[in-house]
Amino acid sequence: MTSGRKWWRWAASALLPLALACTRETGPEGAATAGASALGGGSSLAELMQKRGLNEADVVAALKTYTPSGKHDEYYLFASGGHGGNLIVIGVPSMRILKYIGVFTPEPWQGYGYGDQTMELLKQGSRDGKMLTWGDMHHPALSESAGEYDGQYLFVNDKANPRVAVVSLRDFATTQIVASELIESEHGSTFVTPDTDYVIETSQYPAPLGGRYADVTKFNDEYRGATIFWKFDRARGRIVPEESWAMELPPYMQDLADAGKLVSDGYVFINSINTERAYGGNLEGNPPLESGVSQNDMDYLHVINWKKAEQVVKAGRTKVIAGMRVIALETAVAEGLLHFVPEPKSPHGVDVTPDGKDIVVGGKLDTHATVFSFEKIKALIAANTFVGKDPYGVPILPFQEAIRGQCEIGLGPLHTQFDNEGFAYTSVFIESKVAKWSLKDLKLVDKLSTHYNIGHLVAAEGDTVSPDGRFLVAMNKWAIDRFAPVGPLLPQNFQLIDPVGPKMQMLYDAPIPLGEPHYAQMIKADKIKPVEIYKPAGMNALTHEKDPFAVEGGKERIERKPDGVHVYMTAVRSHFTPDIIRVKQGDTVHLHITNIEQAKDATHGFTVGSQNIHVSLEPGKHANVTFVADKPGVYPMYCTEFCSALHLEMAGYFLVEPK
Ligand code: CUK
Ligand code: CUA
Repeated sequence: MTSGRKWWRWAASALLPLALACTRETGPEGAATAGASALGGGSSLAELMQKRGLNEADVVAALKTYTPSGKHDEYYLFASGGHGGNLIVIGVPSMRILKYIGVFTPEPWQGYGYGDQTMELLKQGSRDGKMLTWGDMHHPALSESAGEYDGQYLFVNDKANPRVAVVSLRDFATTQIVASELIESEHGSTFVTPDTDYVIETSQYPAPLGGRYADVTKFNDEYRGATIFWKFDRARGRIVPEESWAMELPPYMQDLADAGKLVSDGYVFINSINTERAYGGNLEGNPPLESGVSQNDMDYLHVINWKKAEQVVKAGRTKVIAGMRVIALETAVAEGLLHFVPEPKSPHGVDVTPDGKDIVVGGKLDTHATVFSFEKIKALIAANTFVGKDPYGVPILPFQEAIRGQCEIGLGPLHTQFDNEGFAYTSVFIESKVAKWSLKDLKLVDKLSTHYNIGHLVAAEGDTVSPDGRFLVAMNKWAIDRFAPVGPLLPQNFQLIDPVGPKMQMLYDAPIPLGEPHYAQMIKADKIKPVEIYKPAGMNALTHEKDPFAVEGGKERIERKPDGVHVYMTAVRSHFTPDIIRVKQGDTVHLHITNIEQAKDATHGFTVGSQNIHVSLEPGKHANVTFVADKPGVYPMYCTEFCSALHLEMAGYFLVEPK
């Protein structure tokens, strides 16, 4: 995307002197006005810079992010909301927050979790029959076609309660949550194969598979990891659990994962830590888990041939655990589906280069980024060149023969992203820096300080086969002194970086006050074409089909049926029809509400006081709400979006007559 880079250079070299020249001409007037108010209108650029203590680099940074009113951003950043459980959509380069998307956690503004459809969705995500209203979201993954983001879907994971959700980018809404009871926690999730055949979810903390009980002292024999290949049906926009399968793994802590692409398509690479198989017990005479897991110099990069594994599944060589077809560890070994390559001490990130040829691993307790060569790994496997086996019989390849080399990065390298010029960008946690290095000769090029404790970083189209080489966002865990204090719980800090050129430049700090976003993906904005209204009116936002209870204007009614009172309502500026609803104490009430508007942004909300009910009715959307009117009384109902001059009048009464 050289045009973008040209713009930046132009902005830096041309616009600034131009602006300064303009201010010189209008200087005296500006000075007069500026005297009146510190930063007020009419101040000249030079004076503003002086008054605000900005230097030329600051102004260049500002010009690279500033996005005038009405102008759209060039990229969407989809950031996980961490333990907030919901997604955050941010425009880049402005870093303006565009939307939160309810996923694992109720999102009241969107009525997410307060009406029938979205309640049903949250219930889909139940585990062991328990409905969960929060999640620990780590890694959003955009759907891909031939290794490029295609702008259709987004997948996200829940580390705490192993689940995967599907978000439709037609309307930026969650449409499905799947939960397997095979595993008890996860982390290497979600990652997609290059055509989104599969969405990968890998366990983190080993446990007996399928929710069985076994004491932790039986760790080596009874505890296991597993990686799930969720089958995605693109045409239906749904994960198909019946067509999904998994592979049993040794009881190490499997960590991040990445799918091969181009030459390495058909493979998945998963990091692991705790090949020591420590399980804690610091009150029981064992070392604490943190020291137990860091004894070995090497852990194992798991190399999985998923295309071959798929054939093994098709041949029926699986066992069923918790309803999921699972390739047993012995089968995976016997069929040559799983190999290990040693990787330096406590690795974290594993990232496949855009050409698919190399796999970059960051070792938390190692100072290098290690670059594994897929070609070498493949040749070693083909020649059965193994240095040994792990206790479960998994063949181990020789480390030195499997790598192309290492780049000295600094203290605590974690995750790596790529640009279009052969550079890699690795987050360096302990040093709080981004390291830029050359993939060709594995030489460090530049380092830039971040604030503070950078975790992931994300580059524009950075996980695709053709990254854009534009913006970079550092996702920092600690903010410390960056923002006005807000008490002990601080926001996270996203820092926008211009990665182009010999020196990276810090452009902007954006506080993120919703959970801890671990990872994000950044997609070119013109790849996403969301609907503006639901058409035809009466659409169920989950199924994207007309809801069976959709209501047409003029057909509003109240019907008493054996299962309760059905109220067929419409919403249109500025009234609900009907606006008086009478029920008897104890009645089950089914509200069916269609927003029959077809004008952009004509959203209504609906609530009935004291019933914990709220739905968002975007233009054309239909919502169903079921509740029991158990307390007699008079409950005002009203529209919760300031939709028109008569918004306050968009109200009515819900009357519950005593028995
Ligand atoms: S992450 Cu999940 S612990 Cu580095 Cu991908 Cu933050
Ligand atoms: Cu409709 Cu306010």
